[in-house]
Amino acid sequence: MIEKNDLTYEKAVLIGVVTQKQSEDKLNEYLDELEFLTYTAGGEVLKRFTQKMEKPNPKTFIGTGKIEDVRQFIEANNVGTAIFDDELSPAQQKNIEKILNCKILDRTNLILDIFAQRAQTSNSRTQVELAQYQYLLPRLAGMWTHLERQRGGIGMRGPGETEIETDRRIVRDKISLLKKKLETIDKQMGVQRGNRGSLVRVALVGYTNVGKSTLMNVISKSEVFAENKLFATLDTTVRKVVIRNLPFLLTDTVGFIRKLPTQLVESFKSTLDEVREADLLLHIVDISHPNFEDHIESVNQTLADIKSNNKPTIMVFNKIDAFVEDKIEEDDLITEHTEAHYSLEEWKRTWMNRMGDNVLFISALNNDNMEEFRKKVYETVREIHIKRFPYNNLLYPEYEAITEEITEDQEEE
Ligand SMILES: Nc1nc2c(ncn2[C@@H]2O[C@H](COP(=O)(O)OP(=O)(O)OP(=O)(O)O)[C@@H](O)[C@H]2O)c(=O)[nH]1
Ligand SMILES: [Mg+2]
Repeated sequence: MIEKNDLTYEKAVLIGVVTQKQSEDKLNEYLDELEFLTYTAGGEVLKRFTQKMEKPNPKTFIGTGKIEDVRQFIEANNVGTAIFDDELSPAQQKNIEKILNCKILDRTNLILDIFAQRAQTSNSRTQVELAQYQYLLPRLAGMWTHLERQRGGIGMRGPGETEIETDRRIVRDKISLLKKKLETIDKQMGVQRGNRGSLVRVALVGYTNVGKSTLMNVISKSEVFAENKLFATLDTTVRKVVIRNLPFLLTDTVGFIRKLPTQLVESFKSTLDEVREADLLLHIVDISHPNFEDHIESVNQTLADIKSNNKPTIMVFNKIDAFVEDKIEEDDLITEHTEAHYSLEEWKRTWMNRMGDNVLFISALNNDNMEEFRKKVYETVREIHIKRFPYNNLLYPEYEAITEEITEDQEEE
């Protein structure tokens, strides 16, 4: 039913509010991300509407005057979609739809839509479909008026509660069916994971678009799809990687995002199991992104949600080639030296203070510091392996001891 939503919303407007909890700077950051999400889903943002308010209006989210501005703009520019940064209540959705007379989406909806477009395998399709139905269930009443309006009044006297109830039942049945299907898939995947034997498992985790798949391709010589859009990866890829003579399993999986819809986290259980069962996490960060610290926060939050926040973790700061230092001019005595002006060196020091030597700065694109990366991963995986199989110790010597031999081998190839 909602495998792929139609992408007719080329022209869109974004709407967000500045509240006591959410400063103007934060809102702009969030709207930048929302615009990127819109672009990924196939839309183009014509204008952003923002409003300062104590708290969002329970009926129309933004104020009535503001919504009239939006309505006029939408009408004049033939805009098909209004996208809100926050999740709207079913009632708000219904009221706003009535006023604006166009498609209303919120962040969750947009993310679900992108996921639906990206889902390739039966597993991820089922996961997305389940999340979509769970999102839909409390909103059915609102949807119904939508249909009613489209079809016009004749022969469509207001839908009685019974019709909405029937719809609800259909959706609930569908949900339990999908859950059963996922249970079967979960079991199969569990067996598959079990069959992978005793190899150490390493998982790439991180915010969406930070370069996880690119890094996977560099170290495993695989060809995982990577592109400059959000959620390029939905389906998990597992590759056996050998660094020097040490084999381990590397998993590339779905990226995280701020306010990841809970329906998605829940239904992506089998995908996230790869993370949950990993022995080592490589937390990839895009250090060239102005909000990378917020991204780290969101990722840690999601890891905590899936009870994977206490695993051995290496922080990998990627895209150092694109990092731009915002230097303060020497004669500028007013601007305060804050994190916003940190150099790469300062970031390195800051993170080493927090994480010891489990911190790397690389560029997967330019292959910068990849040797250091390989060495660190080798040593950490080796440590985990030896802890598990103490008698296997001799098989995997220190990294340096075998460097030359292997380099020669590689040259021969
Ligand atoms: N400048 C620069 N760009 C990079 C680097 N690594 C990856 N990229 C680019 O960043 C974009 C996203 O890369 P992906 O590998 O798809 O990122 P991902 O983390 O797998 O993203 P999702 O699967 O969407 O979560 C692509 O356009 C890459 O070319 C890097 O070291 N430097
Ligand atoms: Mg990816």
